[in-house]
Parts: sequence; structure tokens; C-alpha cells
Amino acid sequence: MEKTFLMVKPDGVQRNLVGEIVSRFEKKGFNLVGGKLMTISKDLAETHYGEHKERPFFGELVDFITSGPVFAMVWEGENVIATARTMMGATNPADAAPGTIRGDYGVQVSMNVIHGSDSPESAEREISLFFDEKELNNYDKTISKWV
Ligand code: 3AN
Repeated sequence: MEKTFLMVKPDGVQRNLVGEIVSRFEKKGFNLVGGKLMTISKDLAETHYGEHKERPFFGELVDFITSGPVFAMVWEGENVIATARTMMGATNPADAAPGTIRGDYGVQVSMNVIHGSDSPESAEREISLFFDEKELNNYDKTISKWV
């Protein structure tokens, strides 16, 4: 089963959107297998956003993502990487369709509420950057096992 890394950025945490965002992925039918509120170090931010090192907004990106706590998550499900990207909406909230997370809650491209892995390779890389294997939970949600 596919896994992806999603992260509510500092603007989303500050604006009390963690619950709303978690709820959207739960209601869609994906499984939360890991989650934690954490403050990202400069080193981790620079590694995570390494592919943007040469971009003019790299410094701003690192400063923003380390400016306050983020809510880091791993979600599992069929086609979760691409479907989560669809649910997030376009990178620039101005272009993101209503009904998507960025379309509903974002205004600026630099503060666009949520990050999500864009490929199986980046999902694997980002999950291992942010989580230890022991922080990921494998469990069965079959109703009969819970009640
Ligand atoms: P996405 O997060 O949709 O995968 P990327 O990977 O192109 O988008 O960009 C990573 C992050 O860099 C974005 N989430 C956004 O916060 C920031 N970013 C992208 N383009 C710009 C820009 N032109 N100015 C400032 N920040 C940007």
C-alpha cells in the first residue's frame, strides 16, 4: 500500500487548521500511520527543500518552515501520493481550485498551508527524513477489531 508524507506548515498550525486538514484525509478514507507536532531545524529544512537550493526563494522558504511548529504526518492508502496532491490544490493558492486545501485556506505561494510529497521517490525520502520506522503504525481498522 502506498504511503505519503504530508505536513501542515507553520501558517496552518497558527491558523488552527490541523484538525480540519487531518479530517479531510480521514474522511477521504486514508489511514494515518504517523503524526507529530515538531519544530524543524535549519539543517532538516535545507535537506528537505534541497531541490530548491538554487531558487531565489530558498532562504525565505527555509526561514518560514522553521518559524514555528509544523504537523508532520504519514498517510497510507491506494494512490495516496497523487490523490493527496489533488486534495491540496495548486502550489500557488491563487490558482488552487475551491474545495482544495490551498484553494479554501491559502492566499500566498510562500505560505500555502500544506506540503505533500510529489512522487513515490520523494515520499520515501521525506518519510525517512522526518520519521523513525518505530514511529509508523501498522494497524487494522476493521470495525470488529475495535469494538
Ligand atoms: P509544492 O509544495 O506544491 O510541491 P514546490 O515543490 O514547487 O511546490 O515548491 C515548494 C515550496 O516552495 C512551495 N510549497 C512554496 O511554499 C514555495 N514556493 C514555490 N514557489 C515559490 C515562489 N515563487 N515564491 C515563494 N515560495 C515559493
